[in-house]
Amino acid sequence: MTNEVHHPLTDFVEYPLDEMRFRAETNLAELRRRHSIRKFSDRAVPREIIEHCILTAASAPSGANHQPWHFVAISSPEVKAAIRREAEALEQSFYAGRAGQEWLDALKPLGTNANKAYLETAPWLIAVFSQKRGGVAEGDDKTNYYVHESVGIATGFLIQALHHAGLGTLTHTPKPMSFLSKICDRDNDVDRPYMLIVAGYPAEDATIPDHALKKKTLEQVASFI
Ligand code: IYR
Repeated sequence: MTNEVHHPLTDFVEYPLDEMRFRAETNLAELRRRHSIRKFSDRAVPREIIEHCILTAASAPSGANHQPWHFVAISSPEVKAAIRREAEALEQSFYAGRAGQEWLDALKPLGTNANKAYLETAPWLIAVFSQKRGGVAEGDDKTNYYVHESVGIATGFLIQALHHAGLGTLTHTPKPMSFLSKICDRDNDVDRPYMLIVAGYPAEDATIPDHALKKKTLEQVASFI
């Protein structure tokens, strides 16, 4: 027995097979053009674009529909500078040895280092937070479910939305990330930093490492049984 209200599914769109094929192919082509970039232009991006992309992320499926996430969109130069300062301090010790040799070797083809100028140059940083507790309604304090899965999907939606809108993106995960709660003025017991997404136009001389083009084949990533 259910006392939940259900609605008919009126917004599902079915496409003829040819169109379905076309849509699947063009979506693949569009996402294959998404590359993590580390050199951003300082050109402004209107806030309303970021708002739409965050709402796209927030449309993601989540455990019991609790939507266990919070997004802090940062364009303030002072806040970006503070994030850069903290992140670079962490990255310096990471690259100086905290990462361990195997990890540093894995990063070599990417050419990354402790300099994170893009954290100040890019017009937007979006800090994604996950919430262990919450619920659907404002002020709820219930257990959230599948928090990492849910926030991971939402972050994927966010990256896809930003790319689809025509922006360059980078995922950034300094370790530990707790400084983000403080800088973003979030209660670290409620909002756990999950990932930082850098968004903006690529710089004219932005590059991607050869490594980035080496995507696994269908045979490597999938089995059909
Ligand atoms: N957070 C560091 C290191 C880093 C780690 C991985 I795994 C990457 O794919 C890229 C970078 C940094 O941002 O440099």
